[in-house]
This record gives sequence, C-alpha cells and structure tokens, in this order.
Amino acid sequence: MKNPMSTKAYAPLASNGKEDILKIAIQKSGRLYDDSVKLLKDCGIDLKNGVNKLKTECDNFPMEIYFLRDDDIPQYVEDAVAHVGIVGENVVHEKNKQVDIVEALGFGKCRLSIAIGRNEKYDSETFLQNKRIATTYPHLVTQFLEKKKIKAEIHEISGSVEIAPGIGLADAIADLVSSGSTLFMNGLKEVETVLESQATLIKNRHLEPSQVKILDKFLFRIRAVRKARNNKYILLNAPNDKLQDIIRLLPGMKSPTVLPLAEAGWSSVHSVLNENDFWDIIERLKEAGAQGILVVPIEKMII
Ligand code: PRT
Ligand code: ZN
Repeated sequence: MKNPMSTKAYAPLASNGKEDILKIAIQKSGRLYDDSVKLLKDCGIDLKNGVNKLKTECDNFPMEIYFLRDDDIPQYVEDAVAHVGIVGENVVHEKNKQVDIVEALGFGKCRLSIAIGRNEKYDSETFLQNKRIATTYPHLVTQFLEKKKIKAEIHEISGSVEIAPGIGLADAIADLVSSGSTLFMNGLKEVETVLESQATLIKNRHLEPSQVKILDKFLFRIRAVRKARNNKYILLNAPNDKLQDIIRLLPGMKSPTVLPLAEAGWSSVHSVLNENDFWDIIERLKEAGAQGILVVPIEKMII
C-alpha cells in the first residue's frame, strides 16, 4: 500500500507493493560528469549535487543515482548493482561486459586512434607489423589488429600514453583523441581510427518489468531533450507575396504556422529548424524576403 506520509511525486510501480526504483550509475567526476548531470536535470530529474557523494535520490522520479569511476560502470550494470549507466562506448566495448547499449547520448564524443611519430612515413596498417603499441585499451586494439591481420606487441599502460614513444617505450600508441592537441603537442599524428565513441546509456540485461517501465519513461524524456537541443524555434515576418517561397524553405514539425500581422500584406511565420541546416536556411530565408527573424531555443520537443 502506498505510504500516505510519502512526499514523493510519483506512484509506486511494482505489483508486489514495493516501491520500484531505477538505479543509474554516472561518472563521479571527469569528462562525462557535467553532461550526465545536465541530461538528468534537463529530463526533469531533481537530483541534489553529487560531488563527493556515493549516491543520491530524487524526489520527483523513481531513480537513485550512483556516482562511480567510469571504468567500473559496465561491471556494476552487469551485476545489477546499477540497472543502467552512462558511460563512453570506448569503455563499454573495452570492458566487454554483459550489458546492452540502449541509446547514444551525443556528448563525450571522441575516437580511439592509433598514432605514430609525426615524421614517420605511414602507407598502411602494415606499418604496425611487429611494432610495440602502448595503450589503455588492450582489448579493442587487439580486436582491431586481428581484423587487419597484423601482429604487434601491445603494452598496456594506465595513463599518459602519449609520452610512450618519446621515452622509447613504444613505437605507436592507441589513445582517445578529441581535439587532437595532445597528439600534436607530443609530436604524434593519427594514422588509424579503432573506434568512434560517445557517451551512451547502457542497461542490465535482466531488468524487472517495472524497471523497464521506468527506463522507458526516462528514454522518452531523453529523446525529447535531445531533439530539442538539435532544433531551434524560428519566427519571422514575411510579405504575403513572398510567403509561398519562404514556406517552401521551412520544414516545421508538420508545416509552418502562418499568422496575419496587424500591418496589412504581412504575415508572421513560425517553424522549427534543425541545427545542421540552420545557417544555410537562414541565409536563403533572407534572400527570399524574410525580415525580423527571431531564433529561440526549444526546451523539450515531443513529436
Ligand atoms: O576517474 P575516472 O576513471 O572516472 O575517469 P577517467 O580519467 O578514466 O576518464 P575521463 O574523465 O578522462 O574520460 C571519461 C570519458 O570521456 C572517456 O572514457 C571517453 O568516453 C570520453 N572522452 C571524450 C575522453 C576524451 N574525449 C578525451 N579527449 N576521454 C579522454 N580524453 C583524453 C585522452 O585520453 C587524451 O589524454 O584527452 C586527451 C586527448 O584530448 P585532445 O583534445 O587533446 O585530443
Ligand atoms: Zn576511467
């Protein structure tokens, strides 16, 4: 029975009368922390700031948040200590645990690349034959080399991989790259991409139906938030004789909204634009006669 004293804004979901909770593991600190917390908050999940905490609860969603090292998250999710987790695909594939990737989250983008000295001549992956490659990703690099039928010596090291060639520890490295400046500063160049990666939501393979239900609600919110981030709301004024040309440029969710302005012969046009096409379409709208263009961020987008 529901506790009448409960102040929680959600109802218990389990048929056994126990209040069900989806436990999510996110990185405790590091590159994925801020975006993970922001995603939860944008999804309306009211978590207290978690720095130096192991876990926190939420008042308005049946979720408990665990703050862990990213490397440990796949194991905890496999063991159902956490039901879901947010972690880089690079870690998921390297750890190779029994978990499923549910959704790419669009942040923490990077690639696992093989790099060699900037002045080395590189024609193909056969360069790597019998070479020493330093990495913190031995599993992924071994898989990559096997696929390419290259035999190389993999040196697993735990950090500062980029200095390995300079101190004579290795002939090449495999490390995560985002801007490329670390490689550049260490006199290295990228020659192969082993894996493209971004933060992903992973889940345990044996969730209870009530946990799946909470996960589905969470996913619905994630998708609405991500869609909104990728789109902008646009308002503009158009002379009525240019209206058809302008409308043709605007996709809208169904079709653009057109409202008459107080000034005769003019209309206000409202629509939604994808971030990728944004500048291109704005320029064409101006050329077609649009004026007073306003662009507004969208908070949530539900289609
Ligand atoms: O303490 P904990 O174990 O949780 O964290 P960590 O130190 O192992 O990981 P952290 O916080 O550095 O990274 C977490 C995740 O962020 C990674 O697993 C990736 O999924 C993602 N990510 C995205 C990156 C990068 N970009 C990145 N550039 N992780 C690391 N780097 C490092 C890279 O190793 C290299 O040292 O940044 C350097 C290269 O960056 P550029 O910009 O110079 O190319
Ligand atoms: Zn780590």
